Amino acid sequence: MIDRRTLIAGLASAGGLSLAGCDKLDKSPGFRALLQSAEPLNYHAQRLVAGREALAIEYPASDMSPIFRVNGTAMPNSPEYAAMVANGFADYRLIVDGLVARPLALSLGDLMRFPQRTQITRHDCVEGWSAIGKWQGPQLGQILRLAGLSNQANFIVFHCADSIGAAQYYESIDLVDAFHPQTIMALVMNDQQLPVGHGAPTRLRVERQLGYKNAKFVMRIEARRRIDDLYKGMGGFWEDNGDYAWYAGI
Ligand SMILES: Nc1nc2c(c(=O)[nH]1)N[C@H]1C(S)=C(S)[C@@H](COP(=O)(O)O)O[C@H]1N2
Ligand SMILES: [Mo]
Repeated sequence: MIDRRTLIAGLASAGGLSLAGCDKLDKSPGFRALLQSAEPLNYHAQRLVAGREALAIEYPASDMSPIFRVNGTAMPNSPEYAAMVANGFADYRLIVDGLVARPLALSLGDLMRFPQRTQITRHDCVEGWSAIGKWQGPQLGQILRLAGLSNQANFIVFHCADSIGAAQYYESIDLVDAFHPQTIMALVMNDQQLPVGHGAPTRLRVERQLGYKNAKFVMRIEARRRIDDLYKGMGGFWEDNGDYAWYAGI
């Protein structure tokens, strides 16, 4: 996985600073000057990384919205999905594949056995509405660690059960968002099993991103090196339509 030190080391070397051979170099005044001049770079790199890693605001239960609307697909229209609803998702398996050492097929019971994170956050839809809700589920990072994410992977793609028009709904995020502590596969919403309208049996909560990145009805999580060779190449359903940007950070 990509952690803070790897990122900062990468940014530092991109700025021309190599840590190799520093024993000899640190005596040279030229190298000292270089180190000093690199300091603002590291400062800005830290700020940049800290910005991406910062937590979204979490709210007290008293702030939860009385109504959290269902937006976009309310229920995928395939017979396969209807059959899963009919037997309470007993046969549902969340597929985790692509650039992983150990592909997984996780039942709802498997997902419930991961340590659960609960968070009360605000969902912001680009259409101009927001709602505060309570979400519970395993951190995506824990699932990816169990699967043994390859160091060749740069993106995590979420394949959904619904299609809008002829196009399958999908979304993708980078590894900073994938391993963000508040990025979870939600199984529970407002203390109840995730309702169909909100993405049953599991939906992504990626709290530093706008509403449309929060993929509902997730059937498969795929780790990929690139996303420009998938569907229309823009990394998501709305992105492919030319409506919204891939990076929707808030
Ligand atoms: N699979 C899927 N995920 C989706 C959508 C959708 O239509 N299909 N709509 C997106 C949009 S635009 C928003 S605002 C939220 C709505 O989530 P909600 O129905 O829980 O309010 O889901 C997002 N994820
Ligand atoms: Mo949205």
